[in-house]
Amino acid sequence: MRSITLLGAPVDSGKARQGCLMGPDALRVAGLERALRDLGHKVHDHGNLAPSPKTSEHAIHPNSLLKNLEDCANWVAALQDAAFEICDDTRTPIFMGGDHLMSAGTVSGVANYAQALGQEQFVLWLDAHTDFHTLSSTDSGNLHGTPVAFFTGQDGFKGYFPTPKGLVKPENICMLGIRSVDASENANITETAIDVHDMRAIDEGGIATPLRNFLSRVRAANGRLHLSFDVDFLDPSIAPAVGTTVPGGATFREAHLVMEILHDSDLVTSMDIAELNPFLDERGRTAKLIVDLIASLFGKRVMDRPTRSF
Ligand code: B3U
Ligand code: MN
Ligand code: MN
Repeated sequence: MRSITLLGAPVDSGKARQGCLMGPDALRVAGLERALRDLGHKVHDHGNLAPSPKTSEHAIHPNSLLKNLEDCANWVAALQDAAFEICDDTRTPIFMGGDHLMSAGTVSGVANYAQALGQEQFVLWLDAHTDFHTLSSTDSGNLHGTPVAFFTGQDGFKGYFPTPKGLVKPENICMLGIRSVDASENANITETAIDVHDMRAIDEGGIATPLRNFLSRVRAANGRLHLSFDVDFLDPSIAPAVGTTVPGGATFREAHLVMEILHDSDLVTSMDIAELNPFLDERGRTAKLIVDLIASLFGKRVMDRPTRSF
C-alpha cells in the first residue's frame, strides 16, 4: 500500500494549441483516485497549482519565436517549489498535467529533494520526442520541447527561466519511444550520456530489455526514479487526445508491460502525466487509458500468480 498525492498542473503555455489545462480534470473524471483506492492505496488530491505571480520585469529573449516565455517561467518557478514541498519519503506524488513544460519544474523539484536526501535522481522519459531544445535552438518556439535541456543544466536558460534547484545527470536518464527529433536536438543530445532508445531500437529488441537494464542501474545506485509520461509516447490510434500525434507509438501491450515492470521494480518515487488534451479526446478514451496505465503502475495485474518470464 502506498500513500499517493495528486497535484494538478494545468500548464497550457508550452505550445500554441490549447486544451492541456483540462488534463487534470479529465484524469479526475476518468476515475484516477477511485482506481488507486480500489488497489488499496491511500490517495490525497491536493487540487490544482497556479503559476507564480507575474513580475513587472521580464527579460526579452533574442529568439523572437518563443511563445509565452514569461508564463512558462512562472509555471516552472511554482512547480519546482511545489514538487519539492510535496515530496516525502512515504508518499508518491503524481503530477497531473498540463503540457510537458511542466516537467522542467517537477523534475528540478524532485531532483532537489533527492539531493537533500543525498540520493541520485533518475528519470525515465516516455515520449515520442526528446524535448531537448534550448531557448535558442527551438524553431517552433514551443517551450514544451525544452524540459530535458532545462533540468540537465544546459546553457541558455539563465535570466529567462528560474535557476533549477535540482539537476539530473544525463547518464541518469533513459528515454523510450522516441520517433521525432529535430536536427539541432539530435546534434546536442548525441553529445550527452542520455540513454535514448528510439522506436527502431524497440522494434528490433523489444521494450522490456532496455527498461530492465535501466532499472538495474537505478537499483544499484539506490536512486530515486521519476517517470515522465508524455501521452504521445502511445500510438495515436489508442491515444488520440494529444496535440502532437506521431505515428508508430507504443502499443497498448507495450505500454502496460512498461507499467507492470515498473510496478514490480517498486522503484518509482514520482511521476508526471503530460500532454493530455481532453479537447481532442474521443469520449474520454485517452483519459481512461491513462488511468488504466497508472493502475498497472500501482499494482493492477491480470492474475495474482506471478507471470513466468521465460
Ligand atoms: N521538437 C518539436 C516537436 C515537439 C516537441 N515536443 C512536442 N513536440 N510535443 C518542437 O516543437 O520542439
Ligand atoms: Mn514531451
Ligand atoms: Mn511528445
